Amino acid sequence: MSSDRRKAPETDPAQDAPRVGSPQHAAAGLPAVGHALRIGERQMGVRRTARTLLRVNQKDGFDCPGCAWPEDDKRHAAEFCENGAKAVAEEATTRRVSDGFFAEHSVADLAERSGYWLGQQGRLTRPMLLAEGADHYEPIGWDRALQLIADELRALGSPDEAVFYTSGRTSNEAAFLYQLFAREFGTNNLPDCSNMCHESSGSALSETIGVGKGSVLLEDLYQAELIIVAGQNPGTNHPRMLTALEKAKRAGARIITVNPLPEAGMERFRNPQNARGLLGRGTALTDLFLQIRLGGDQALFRMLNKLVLDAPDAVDRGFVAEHTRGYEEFAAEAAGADWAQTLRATGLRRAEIEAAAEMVLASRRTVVCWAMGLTQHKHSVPTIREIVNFLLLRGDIGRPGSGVCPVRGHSNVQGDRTMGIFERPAPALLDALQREFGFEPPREHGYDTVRAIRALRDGEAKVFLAMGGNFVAASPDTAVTEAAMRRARLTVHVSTKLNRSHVVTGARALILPTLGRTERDTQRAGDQVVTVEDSMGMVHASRGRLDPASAELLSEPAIVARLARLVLGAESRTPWEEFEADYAAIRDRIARVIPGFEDFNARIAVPGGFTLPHAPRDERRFPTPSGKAHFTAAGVEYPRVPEGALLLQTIRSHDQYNTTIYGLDDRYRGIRDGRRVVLVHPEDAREQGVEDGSYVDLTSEWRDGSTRTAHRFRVVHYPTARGCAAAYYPETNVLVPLDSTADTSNTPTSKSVVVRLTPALPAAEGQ
Ligand SMILES: Nc1nc2c(c(=O)[nH]1)N[C@H]1C(S)=C(S)[C@@H](COP(=O)(O)OP(=O)(O)OC[C@H]3O[C@@H](n4cnc5c(=O)[nH]c(N)nc54)[C@H](O)[C@@H]3O)O[C@H]1N2
Ligand SMILES: Nc1nc2c(c(=O)[nH]1)N[C@H]1C(S)=C(S)[C@@H](COP(=O)(O)OP(=O)(O)OC[C@H]3O[C@@H](n4cnc5c(=O)[nH]c(N)nc54)[C@H](O)[C@@H]3O)O[C@H]1N2
Ligand SMILES: [Mo]
Repeated sequence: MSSDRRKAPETDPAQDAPRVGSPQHAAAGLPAVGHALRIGERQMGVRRTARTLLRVNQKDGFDCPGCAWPEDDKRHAAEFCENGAKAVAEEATTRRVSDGFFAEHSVADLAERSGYWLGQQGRLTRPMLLAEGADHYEPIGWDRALQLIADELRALGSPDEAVFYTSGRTSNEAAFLYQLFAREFGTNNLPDCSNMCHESSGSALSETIGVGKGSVLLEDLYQAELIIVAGQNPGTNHPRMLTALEKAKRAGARIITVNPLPEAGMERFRNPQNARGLLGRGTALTDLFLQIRLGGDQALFRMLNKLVLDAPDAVDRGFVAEHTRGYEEFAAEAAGADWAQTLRATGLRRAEIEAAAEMVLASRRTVVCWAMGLTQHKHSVPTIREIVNFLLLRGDIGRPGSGVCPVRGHSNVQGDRTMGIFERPAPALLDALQREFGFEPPREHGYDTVRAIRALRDGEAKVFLAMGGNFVAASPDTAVTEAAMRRARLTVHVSTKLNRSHVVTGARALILPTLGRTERDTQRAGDQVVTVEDSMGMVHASRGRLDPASAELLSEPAIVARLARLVLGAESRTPWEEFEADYAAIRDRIARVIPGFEDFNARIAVPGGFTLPHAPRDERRFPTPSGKAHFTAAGVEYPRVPEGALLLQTIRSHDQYNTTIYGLDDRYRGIRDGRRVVLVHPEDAREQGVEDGSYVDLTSEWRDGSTRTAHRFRVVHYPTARGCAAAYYPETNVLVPLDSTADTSNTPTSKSVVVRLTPALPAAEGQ
């Protein structure tokens, strides 16, 4: 291929000219393979595409930087999926942000560009400083850049004026060093993307079963008789999960899908790894589709629980008596479940829920999988607790073929938490750090993502550091978040690609370019491996093989280690230099601090790695304060939408990875060449007086009377549940009020935003 094809677009493509076809009813197949190869070729040429994709998720290769779905033990030569391939191409691209780029484009100019365009410029190659009052970023050496951060940190009135954000691609080694550095510096201000993601799952699970992680392994899915997939779109976001669901189906499992949208991947899967899938019709996955209203899931599971309680001998009495508490209160509450309320909350018909209950009662082994559709509502924590009730009733936790399966997003978001990236650390972790490293860790809880934004807004936090991610674009309430960032004295991003967070800055800003997963990481002791933990608690090594995007990149562990030495000085007894030279030395310490990592270095030498212990799964032991799994009894909640308004969910298209936009198509939903679309049921559109193809502004309403508007979205008639609408994130983050968060977990309510649609101003006057 000519290198021209691989050059980034010079102008920013218009983003508001979507073309709309029909939604598809099957995912993957040959078109997915073709699409993946095309994107690969565009970013990195044919040879590099082939070489790189063959290394994804192989036992001696690198962990896919896409999602956190685990690898099966029997791997295919090409263990990749379309969207994994895009994630790899995005990182392994041969495009580079050139030396002249920042001289040519002022920060004000870059702030006008779309996130798509910024990302398409390619990999960042050298550290850049935006000096106070300057219009342009300028190159800066590593030593000076790190010294500048150290000076700012040391000048703070208190360590709690600094915020240390993490996105979920960071390796275990880098994450461990990062939290160690923040805590030795003196703060627990360690917000992460999980605060916006599966925090509700962690909150609900740790409280009820004693472990904030899922309790199933791939093997359990294959043994399950019933799998419920609620609030998740695996065809786009976890494509390899479809392979597992197909395998489970072939072993006899039935599948219930709970979703306001009919997602193609859950309808039919055409496995690109076999001829049946490539050329044939593929496998139908969903046996029963419950097209629920946004936020209706707690009511649904409550009613299923009542139906289980009412059925003869359906409750696993032995399990309940031996392993749980709170059953009586819960059963009394569930007995009151009311059909009228259930149907209102769910938008389902009674017969559909009864059909689901029959499938539940017929199953001896049930797994419930979920993702953002359940975690980003005001009542997400009680919803997930209700799912725990549901599984506990039938003894479906801690036996093969059953359990809870929150499907994580970022490839190492779960591992980052295990390593201590958490603003509310357990005392046991702090005690272990104190023992091992001989300093007094801070005990007060730190800021999560939403609280960090408030602290920046209110001038209480002054320095913001990010280990990856795109905080400004991923966070809610864009205008508020951007204004908050601009108040900081210094914003620092350790990044692979250019994004919005680099151009909405504090008084000074630094971009610190780093190695990605696909790249060779050579330190004093030789080539390094890092480790990651997948969604099912499997830990394994990841080794990059490509030449680094530039000779000036430092690895994430190296950046943290060097910065820590400058900030902490001689007082620190932590061997930062040794950590940078040899990551095995970091793993030796992880082994002594984090439970489950004994003999860490030896065990990652085994291909495939090892599985972390999970007491409920492994031994039906529930490490809650009472030693039992907890039933919970809460009232049913569901979103109330005022007359004339719709409930909007903000979702991912098929061509994006969170705030990284790969392209402007959402193939399975039939959308092309644009992202500013709002999917609305034809009846609702009629009631709202808006036609298919017309343009509307979306205005959200918040309880304090404030409103927020996102301009010019093309209305798309779409078969979503009634009263519900959908549009892509991050364009719609501007609509999510900072204070609209889930109870207990404080996660922004990105899946329930009350909006009104009004005809858009003509393009010139709009945005
Ligand atoms: N290619 C790709 N892969 C990714 C990502 C990506 O952006 N691109 N992101 C990664 C990350 S960080 C994450 S967290 C995951 C996200 O994975 P998902 O959670 O699958 O992502 P979303 O697009 O947010 O989709 C939410 C799904 O839940 C449904 N839903 C919304 N609200 C409700 C509700 O109230 N009830 C029910 N039952 N369903 C509901 C929506 O219709 C949609 O199908 O994917 C990860 N993998
Ligand atoms: N409205 C709405 N908002 C949401 C969501 C939603 O569904 N709706 N979803 C939420 C969820 S689930 C999540 S997880 C967050 C995501 O929030 P983040 O994790 O903060 O955002 P990403 O878009 O994944 O971050 C992409 C950036 O990470 C950097 N990067 C990529 N790879 C690496 C690497 O290996 N190392 C380093 N240092 N940097 C790297 C690149 O510079 C890239 O631009 O967004 C949340 N926000
Ligand atoms: Mo996520």
